[in-house]
Amino acid sequence: MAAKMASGRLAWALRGGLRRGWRGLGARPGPRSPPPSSPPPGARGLTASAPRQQQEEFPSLEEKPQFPGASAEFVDKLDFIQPNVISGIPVYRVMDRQGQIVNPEEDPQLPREQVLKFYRSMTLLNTMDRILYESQRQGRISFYMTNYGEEGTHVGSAAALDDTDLVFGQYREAGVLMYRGYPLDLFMSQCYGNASDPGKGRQMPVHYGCKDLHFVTISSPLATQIPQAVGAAYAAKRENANRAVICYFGEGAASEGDAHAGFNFAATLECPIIFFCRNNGYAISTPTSEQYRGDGIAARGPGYGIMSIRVDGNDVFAVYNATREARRRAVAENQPFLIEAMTYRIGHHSTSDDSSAYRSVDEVNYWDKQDHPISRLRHHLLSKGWWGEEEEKTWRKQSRKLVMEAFEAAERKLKPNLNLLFSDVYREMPAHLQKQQDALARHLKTYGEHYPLDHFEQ
Ligand SMILES: Cc1ncc(C[n+]2csc(CCOP(=O)(O)OP(=O)(O)O)c2C)c(N)n1
Ligand SMILES: [Mg+2]
Repeated sequence: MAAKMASGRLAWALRGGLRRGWRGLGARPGPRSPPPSSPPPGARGLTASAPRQQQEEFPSLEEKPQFPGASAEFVDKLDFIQPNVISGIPVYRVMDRQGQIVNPEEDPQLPREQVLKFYRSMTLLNTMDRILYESQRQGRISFYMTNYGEEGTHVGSAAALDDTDLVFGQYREAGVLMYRGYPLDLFMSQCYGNASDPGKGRQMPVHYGCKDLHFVTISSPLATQIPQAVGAAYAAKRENANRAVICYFGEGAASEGDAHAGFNFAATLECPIIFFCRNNGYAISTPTSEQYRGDGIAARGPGYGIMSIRVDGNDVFAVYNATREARRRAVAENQPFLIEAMTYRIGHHSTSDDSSAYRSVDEVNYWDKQDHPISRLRHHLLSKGWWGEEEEKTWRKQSRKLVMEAFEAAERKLKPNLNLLFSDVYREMPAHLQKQQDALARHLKTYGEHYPLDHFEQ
């Protein structure tokens, strides 16, 4: 009986398991089959009890390792694997820094209207960032995070997805939501925490979320979204939903344990997910040179058995092409993809940070002036004759007006009713919350004159 089971294990290994391993790190042939039917049930559980006397039956395997957890050749020389075996992963790009297409075969040949939508979204995001950053500096909102320099990663990836693909963001992906059509009013209401904020003022600014646009609400603790996104992708696969999940995160968040757990679950459960890492050079003040020792985040993919690519994140077409292909294959083949988009965080980490303490003005200026995703796309549009000085001037005025109107309206709105602080978590309010709510009411009855209560909905 035991011998029969063990020979089943080897037969499975010969059919796919070992062959897959011999192809080398990360190489994975063709579409994958769904896990419930393959490998055969019990294939993993056999290892403890299966005796290893099958070599007579399979003489050709005599000199091959047969360990269930790894398969390759035996060697008789002691050699450690150099960490730089996977290094110098190239950066895929479509446009050069002047906005010229490098290889015409890679030009996504998008229609003029769509490319103009890219440009308008990227510049509108930039304008919104400027106004909200300033409004924090003037004390009108409590906190803000800009997306300067990373607009290409947002718009290129958002455009490559289907509208119903589920998005899990970190916090610096406002452009994804903007590309999907989230209105300026709601961005502003969220940052002001006013009565129109869907989160009812309970979250810090920039923690957006929108059920209708399939954008899961942002969580502050780093990497929270990664295992959650993998779970959602697994559910989508089980439902045969023909839907992908995209999960954004920074290269700093990729050091969290949750990131590693997420990568491994996605690979082993064969989930239709795109891990989209924005490698912007910094995690607050920690530069990438102190964040990791390998070749960035893309180098980790093969270790988990995940198809991986590194792209120029300041090239919106490169991001678009990579995400589109990853999306197509993730759904068709039920497997995860990892995209590492190289970019640069031009702004401070947040309004609580002063980046002049840890990086030079020259460094920032280089990215702002020489390698900016917006100017690269503008060069491209100009050279195609799809955009000109006149259009630029008109759009700048118009977009600023749109942002200012939304900003002024959000500022005028009342804050949510204070009692909403206590609702929505429990169906019936537990005694300890009731006690706190009563205490707040008593406090305001006595000391209400010291609070701007007329700014809140009653
Ligand atoms: C678990 C956890 N640890 C620390 C923080 C504080 N924190 C907020 S953002 C951040 C840096 C993240 O950097 P990265 O993932 O590269 O994203 P970026 O800000 O560069 O877009 C840190 C350390 C946090 N929010 N959660
Ligand atoms: Mg970062």
